[in-house]
Order: sequence, then structure tokens, then C-alpha cells
Amino acid sequence: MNAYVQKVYDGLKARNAHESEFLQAAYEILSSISPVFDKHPEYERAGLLDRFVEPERTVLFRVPWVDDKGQVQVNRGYRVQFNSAIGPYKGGLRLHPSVNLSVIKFLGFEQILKNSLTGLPIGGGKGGSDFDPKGKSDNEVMRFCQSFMTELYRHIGKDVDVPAGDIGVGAREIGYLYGQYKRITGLYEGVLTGKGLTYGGSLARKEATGFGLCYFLNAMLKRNGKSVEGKRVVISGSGNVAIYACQKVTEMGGKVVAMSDSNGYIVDENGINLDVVKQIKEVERGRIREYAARVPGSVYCEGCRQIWTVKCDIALPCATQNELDLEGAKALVANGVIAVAEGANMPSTLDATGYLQENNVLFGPAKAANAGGVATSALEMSQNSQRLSWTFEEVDAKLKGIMENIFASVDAASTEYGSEGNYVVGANIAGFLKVADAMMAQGAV
Ligand code: NDP
Ligand code: 2IT
Repeated sequence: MNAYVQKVYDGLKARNAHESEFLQAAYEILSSISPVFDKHPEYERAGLLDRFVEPERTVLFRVPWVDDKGQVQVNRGYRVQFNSAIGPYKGGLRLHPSVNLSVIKFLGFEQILKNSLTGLPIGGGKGGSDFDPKGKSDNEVMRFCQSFMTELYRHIGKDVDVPAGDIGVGAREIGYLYGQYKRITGLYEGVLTGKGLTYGGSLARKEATGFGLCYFLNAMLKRNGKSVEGKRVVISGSGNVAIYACQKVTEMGGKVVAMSDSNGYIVDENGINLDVVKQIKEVERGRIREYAARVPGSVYCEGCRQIWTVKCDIALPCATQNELDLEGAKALVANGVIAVAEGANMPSTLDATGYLQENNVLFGPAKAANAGGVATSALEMSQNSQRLSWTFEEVDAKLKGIMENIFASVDAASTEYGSEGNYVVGANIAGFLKVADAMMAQGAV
């Protein structure tokens, strides 16, 4: 590693020793962008990397709410406003019991480079809470969201910071958050994305991350003389990203044979019946095990990690961080996998990524492969500013173009910096160069 980059990483480790997810993401990014600092000694004089690794602002707050029994509950709320060099902070809100500052910082750090790769003017941020929406009534979720926004509203705005969904935050939560923001501020503005279609949401935002993942996958396969047609595909998760990845893979002629949730996975050799998954997950908020009871010929296996032992040509991890470890990567390679594209954020551990790449598996890293969601969020912001709404086909065509451009710039950067075909390096460098240039132009702020 470049000596300056190493020094910054050592300092980061010493100051954030307990933030394992953040350090994991930082290590991957810093080791990838190291060659940029060999070429640009002026970046060190400008303290560019010292500034880049430190969030501009971190907001941590109490979220008190009353449950259905009348008992007061307290959760912790977060918003990390990481970098605004190229636009207002942009990034999702995650509601999951595993949320802590390290998780939000890793997501926010990744988001800076992902947002840059989209080519659209959005900076990087992320937020959330350790609140668990599972098993809560709609009223409890509403009271939580109202309390969360009662603090968050003062830190966000359509030109300041524009949150959206992530794990545990879909249309229902965005609706409650939006209602409370409007009530407190009196502003009808595009302060959140992923809104409902009746109040400023964009067509195709719901589908965008999963569809975008498949457009990226397709571009990556095509560049390497392959295609999705006729391939067996395993998708982990069964949430927003996984469902629309499954839909697009199937439209592209692939066969999805397995999906999961945090309890276990289903295998359906006939190809997943997505209507059944949508009914269970989007309508009933149920568990994936119910699929096996409804679809003859399918089987349910308890425990989500073993999903990577299901034989496939293409694996799309779409659940959560570090869900694909070295053991999983070995199982995939042993079964002849040709491509892995990350729908979730940092789903592969560092050693799993290394193992897949060493074994010539085409590897599409999250910040490039799943950028379609945030890119379409930026398109939602444009529509809100114009007070117009575009058709599904218009948004989808723009999304496809954006994902193909992302692949092309990632591929070109990997070659330019001597790591042809290493799309992890390519994505980190291509995303970083634009942010670095903007930060240099704006002085030591
Ligand atoms: P959802 O809440 O809709 O779905 C999450 C899915 O992942 C569920 O099936 C869930 O299972 C599973 N999951 C969550 N946490 C764990 C865990 N700790 N272990 C095992 N399984 C888990 O979220 P999304 O689909 O929106 O997000 C999935 C991933 O995609 C996340 O990494 C997110 O950051 C990323 N992403 C999302 C974007 C978006 O637009 N929504 C954009 C870009 C990336 P269960 O129901 O059992 O918890
Ligand atoms: O990780 C992500 O890119 C998201 N959760 C989507 C963020 C957004 O602002 O749409």
C-alpha cells in the first residue's frame, strides 16, 4: 500500500478499533485506491484521504415511542452525513436490530463511491436505527417513524440530505416518515425517495435495485462473452432487492432456483414462482418457509448460510453484509459458479471476494452492481424538482443506461490502473476520482 494511504488506514484503525464493519469497508476501499495516491502526490499535501475517511457529520439520537401495551420503548437513531463534495447527502435508512455506528459508517462510506459512480450529483450518507420492525403492528411502526423523524427533520432537506429505504424500510415506513416531515416543517418537498406513487414517488424505484443489478450483471457477462440465458441462479434474501432481481433474471432467460430469509432457504428446481414469494413477503410479511408448503416440488432448508451450497452458475447475494464467507465462496467455486454480483452492501467477506477472484469468477462489487436503487432515487429527485413524473419505460431505460455506463467506467478504470477485470479495484477508483477532484477544487473543507 502507498505509505500515505497506509498511515491513514493505521490511524483509522487506532481511532475506530471497535468498528469492524467500517474498518472492513475502509480496508477494501483504501487498498484499491492506493495507486491513485502514487499518481497524485498533491492529494497527500491536501490531507485528502484524512478528510475522506472522516464523516462530515454524525448525528446520534434517542428515539422514544410507545408500544401497543402503553409501554415506553427507546431505540437509538443515526444519520451519518459522510461526504457532500459532489451533491447533497443521499443514502438509505436501515431498521434492523444489528444496526450500530460501525454498520451505518460502513454503509455511508460505500455510498459515497456508489453515488459517484452513478454519474449523478449526490453525496454520501446513511442512517437508521436498531428498531426491529418484525412483529410490530402498523401503529407501532408509525409511532416509531414519527418519533425518529421528529429528531431527523432538522438535519435533512431536499437540497441538504435525502434519505430513502434500506433493510426494514419500504413504502410503509417512507410514508410515515414523509407525513411527519411535512407535518413538522410544512414543506411538500422531495426530502425522501422511495415515496408512494400518489405523493411524488418515481415509477420503477421499487424495482430499480434488483433490475439494475441484472443490467450490471448482463453488461459484465457480455464483456466476457457470456449471458444470463439458460443459467441457474441462486439469490439470497427475499426482500426488495432479491424479489426484483429474481423477476429480471427470469425475464432475461435465467432460472432462479433458490431464495432465502434470515431463517432459511427454499430450493425450487422448477424455477422460483415469484408471485408466491411476493404474496408471502410483500403482502403477508411472512417467512420464506411458507413457500415450500404452497409450491409442490420445492423444499425448505433451515439456516440461511447453506444457500451457497446450492449448485448454480450465477450467485446474487441480496440480503446483508458478510453473508457470503470463505466457506460459501468455496462451495460456489466447487459447483462451477461463473459470476457473483452483489445486490446487498458488502455481502462478501474480504477473503470470500479474494477467493472468487483468484478462481476467475466474474465479481461485480456492491457499490457498482447495486447502484441502480440510488440512481433511480436521484431520478426521483429530478422529477420532484420538475414537478413532473416520467413513465415506467422512461425511468427503466435511464436506469439501464446508467448501469451500462457504470460497468463501462469500472471496467476502464480496472484496465487503466493495471488490474484488468478486477472490478473491485475499478469501482473504487472510478468512484473515488470524481469525489477527489471535487474535494480538491473546494479547498480544505
Ligand atoms: P429488505 O428489508 O427488503 O430485505 C432484506 C432481506 O435480507 C430479507 O430477506 C431479510 O430476511 C434478509 N436479511 C436481512 N438481514 C439479515 C441477516 N442479518 N441475516 C440474514 N438475512 C438477512 O431489504 P432490501 O432488500 O432493501 O436490502 C437488502 C440488501 O440490499 C441490504 O444489504 C441493503 O443495504 C442493500 N441495498 C438495498 C437497496 C434498496 O434500494 N432497497 C439499494 C442498494 C442496496 P428477514 O426478513 O428474515 O430479516
Ligand atoms: O444502499 C443503497 O444504495 C440504498 N439503500 C438506496 C439509497 C437511496 O438513497 O436510494
